[in-house]
Amino acid sequence: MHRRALLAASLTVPLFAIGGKARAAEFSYKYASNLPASHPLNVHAAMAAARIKAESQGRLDIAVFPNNQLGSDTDALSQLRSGALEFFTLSGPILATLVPAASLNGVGFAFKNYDEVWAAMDGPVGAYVRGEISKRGLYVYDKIWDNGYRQITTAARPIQTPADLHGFKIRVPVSPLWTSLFKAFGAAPASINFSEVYSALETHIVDGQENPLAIIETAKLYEVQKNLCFTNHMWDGYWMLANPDALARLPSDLQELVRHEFNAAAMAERENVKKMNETLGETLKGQGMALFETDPAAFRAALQSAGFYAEWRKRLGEPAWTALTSVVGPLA
Ligand code: X2X
Repeated sequence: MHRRALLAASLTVPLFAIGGKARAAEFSYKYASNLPASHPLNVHAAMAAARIKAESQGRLDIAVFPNNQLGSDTDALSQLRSGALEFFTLSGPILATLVPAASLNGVGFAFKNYDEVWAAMDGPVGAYVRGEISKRGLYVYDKIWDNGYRQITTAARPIQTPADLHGFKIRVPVSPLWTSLFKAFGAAPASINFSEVYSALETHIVDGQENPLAIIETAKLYEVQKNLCFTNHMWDGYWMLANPDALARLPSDLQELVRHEFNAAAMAERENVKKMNETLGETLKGQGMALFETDPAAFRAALQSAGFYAEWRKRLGEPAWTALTSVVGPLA
């Protein structure tokens, strides 16, 4: 065989061959994410997929599609529901378009630190939200993956006080909670899927956006934004979701393998993001961003006087609100 033919042949031969005979995967599933391949979420999802393939002797092959390759979050969520896609990580407050309770983690300034985040999300808040997700017909794994505390970035002037947000054109994810949060600050939020964020910033459709440091870095938002304002206004996480019919087709040992690997990968991803966060401020500064600190108490007070907490307590309902405040204390 010529080298090229050999290479082509080798690409089509499944990794696992028994007794010299190639065996194709019994189950070929897809996982989609809105983040770049280099973000810890995808790094750990890819490692989990590789372990699942190895430990199942090639029976289950999960192909990882980062970077909205299969479509925006809005598209991917409908693919997941229809069964065109088997696994998908989605941010809680975006999933809230289908499961309103999933907004809970996004309530502004709810968590004082990561200890509170994990106590809530691995405890009563996560349990409540996962219950609501399964009521809406999706399967969700126990361990939420870290997206992170969100920081505002801007192209022109920095956001240093709540008043700086008045009239500010900011991209927010497609999510009632995000829109409400920035309206409460008097900003002009525009709902845009993450797949369009870089170009929306590049063409100045919006002046700014907000995301955790690991995304500002891996999605190269520093190329199209100048100021990094540490507002820590929200903590966000990704639920690992599955299409329940696709899961039911897997024998129980494979279901258990996936459950174990995805939950373990979420824990490893949390550690990875935590380590990255220690140095990312400096990294982004080195990439040309100007850094600004803000006073969270002032921003929280602005939300309170705009009636944000009262409104979301009503919208989410008492059981949801109690799950949150049982961990973080009273919010309003
Ligand atoms: O859309 C965003 O900003 C992102 C990537 O952080 C989420 O998925 C919420």
